[in-house]
Amino acid sequence: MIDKKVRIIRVPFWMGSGRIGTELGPESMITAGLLGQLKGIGMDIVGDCEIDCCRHPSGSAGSGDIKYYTEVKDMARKVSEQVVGALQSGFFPLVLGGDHSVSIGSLAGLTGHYRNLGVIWFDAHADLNTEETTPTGNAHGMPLAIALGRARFKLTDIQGSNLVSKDKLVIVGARDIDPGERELIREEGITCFTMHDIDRYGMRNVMEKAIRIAGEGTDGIHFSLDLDALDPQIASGVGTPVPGGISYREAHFAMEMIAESGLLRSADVVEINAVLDNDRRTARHAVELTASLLGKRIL
Ligand code: EXY
Ligand code: MN
Ligand code: MN
Ligand code: MN
Repeated sequence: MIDKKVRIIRVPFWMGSGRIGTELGPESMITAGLLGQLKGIGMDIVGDCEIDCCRHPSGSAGSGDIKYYTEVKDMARKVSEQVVGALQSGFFPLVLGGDHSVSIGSLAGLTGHYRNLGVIWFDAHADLNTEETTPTGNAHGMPLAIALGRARFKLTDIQGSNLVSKDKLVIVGARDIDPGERELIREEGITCFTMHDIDRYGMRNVMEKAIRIAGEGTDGIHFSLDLDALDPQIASGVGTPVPGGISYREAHFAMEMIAESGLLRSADVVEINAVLDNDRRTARHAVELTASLLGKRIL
């Protein structure tokens, strides 16, 4: 079980994904009963803040390599400040996205606090594009390249922080990887358990390895849940769905294993696009999975 005091940090941000809808993500999780679920497992919500981030671009996406770079950097700085504040108060930071670029802020704050952070990244994508390799210029496809120090945009551009070690990063659920990301994964020897690996070895073996890699000899694990890791048949309310994803039970089992490890230090829950989540199932699954991640048990 994690520390009981959870600081919810809502980040209503869409500009890292290039399409509106994820700015409604935090609210959709609250509406889907997040607070009640967390209180139901004994969590004490200590502060529930909303990041004042840009929701309506003043101009175009910009001519740079990263669309809305200024807005992304401003958002990330504010998120990192809130994450550091929560950690310094001894609270568990729970960051609600927003698109996955919000994790640039989470990781900037976390690596400023933990010298040796492990990261488990649940995602259909690798989020390892740099300014040179991105096919879209969308920042939500770049947070891990930034956190590893492989992009020109650095965590230290946000606040004095460290890097995530490539040896302590594990991606789980990937099934849509760009050429530049594939090269980086191979070059750096990054641990990436694709859906093929999950099919071949099973979620239990994958998660045992993931927790060992991200947890052994580290200050603990940051877990980043991109809802597009789930199969779109159970969670279609995401901006970049990819068929053939993680099942409902595989996902819960993985959350329960992370909770049981006792190594969880912080979490992001991102990429719910409420404009696309017509049946609100994606928001509901996000809430249920978060409860499992924070210690909810069937029995
Ligand atoms: N790899 C593609 C890109 O870089 O634009 C798609 C990235 C989707 C990212 C979502 C958050 O996981
Ligand atoms: Mn992602
Ligand atoms: Mn994704
Ligand atoms: Mn997306």
